[in-house]
Amino acid sequence: MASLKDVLVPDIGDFKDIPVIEVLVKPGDKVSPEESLITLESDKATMEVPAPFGGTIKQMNVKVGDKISEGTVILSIESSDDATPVAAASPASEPDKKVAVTPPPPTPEEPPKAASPQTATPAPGRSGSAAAHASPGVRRFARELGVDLAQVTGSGPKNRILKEDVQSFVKNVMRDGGAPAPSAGAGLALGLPAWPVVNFEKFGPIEKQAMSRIRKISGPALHRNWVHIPHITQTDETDITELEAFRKSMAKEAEKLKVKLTPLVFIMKAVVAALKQFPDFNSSLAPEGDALIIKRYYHIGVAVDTPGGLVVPVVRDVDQKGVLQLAAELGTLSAKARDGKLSPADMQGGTFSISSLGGIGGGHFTPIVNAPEVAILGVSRSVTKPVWDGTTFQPRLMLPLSLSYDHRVIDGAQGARFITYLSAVISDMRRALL
Ligand code: CAO
Repeated sequence: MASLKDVLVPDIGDFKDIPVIEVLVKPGDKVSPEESLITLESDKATMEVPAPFGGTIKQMNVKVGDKISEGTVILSIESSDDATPVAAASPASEPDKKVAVTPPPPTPEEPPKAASPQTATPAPGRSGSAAAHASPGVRRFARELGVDLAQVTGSGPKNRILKEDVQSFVKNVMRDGGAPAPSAGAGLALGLPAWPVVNFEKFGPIEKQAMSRIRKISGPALHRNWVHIPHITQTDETDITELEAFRKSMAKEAEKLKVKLTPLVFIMKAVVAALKQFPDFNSSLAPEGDALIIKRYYHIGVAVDTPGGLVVPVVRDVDQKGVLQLAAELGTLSAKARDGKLSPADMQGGTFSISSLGGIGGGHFTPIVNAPEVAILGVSRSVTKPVWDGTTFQPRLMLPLSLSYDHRVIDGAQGARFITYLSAVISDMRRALL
């Protein structure tokens, strides 16, 4: 038999006249025991009042903004005998019985409900989620969905984050395909803990700089590639002593043509020779993931460092061009890139990329594959090193190479074969003619 019971504000310590900041239910709603009904907020703490038993909300006695104290009637619930697991304390047969609500014990991941402030300024190192202005119910809801509240903009009073804000945040993430921000995307996709949000000013002076347009676009793409592609990076060092001698001997000729002949264009030609030998490296995974699309053209993307960030223009048909022509095209493309004048077409159609940091310095690194390509070559600064020739040490100019590839497409053995072959071609470019 159904009975109507009032639910009262429980003993909440010394608090009096506390504003109701959220009403989480309405007449007609079915609630389960322990489900949150309203949220109260004093200047010290935010607390939720849970249902002491299950049933259907019949009448609401409070609304947002009301100030209430212990004993105030919040609402009345009609409960059936079956749906009153706490009936021992509140006999279901007794109509209009008033029941005081006891906040449930805190769960390990949730601070005590009435005792601890949940909206106070976070201690250094606490997560942004913890710092966000939201009720425990909204926090719980966000946690269930893996949403980092630090990423959600609140539309409630004093920028409080409401349940609807979390819902629309999730909708936006789903619509935009994943990762709007460091933590949120990763959290949603991988169930990772929230990104640490630190008040850096507490530790010293800071300066906030807006990210460039390129960085805002390239960042999420790099993140996607890093997360989606199982990378392996295979390194090697190749002897470019002879190649450098040849390049230098060509310097005057190149100058006449007003081009700068750097090691990179030779490496591009050697890469094409290796791609022809190992066509899987010049492929993409079919969208269904069940086939490889092998490309019979050789368009090489070259990472260019610009004041606004990294861009990757594509040099087309590298197999059909000589090093002087490649040097001219690379010069034009990198100047266009640095002036911010690349068109989308300039950056499309690549089949393999090269990231050359040789002009800057540093040793081996781990380049990130540029999807939907399956491999990328990192080139570092050449260094003269003693190399054992079987009898004695010889000074040789050694070029560090770092080949990253998608392990779904390329096995380790193939990766090692590719870099060994590439290394041999760079050391002796005549091999490219074979
Ligand atoms: N070892 C030693 N010296 C090298 C070298 C190497 N591997 N590669 C280039 N150099 C030398 C060049 O010969 C040139 O020397 P001179 O000034 O004496 O002629 C100097 O370094 C500068 O070369 P460069 O950088 O102007 O030309 P490049 O053809 O090597 O590279 C480009 C062109 C556009 C790729 C390059 O300028 C660039 O932007 N590199 C950065 C790419 C990048 O940021 N990658 C990172 C991606 S991941 O974040």
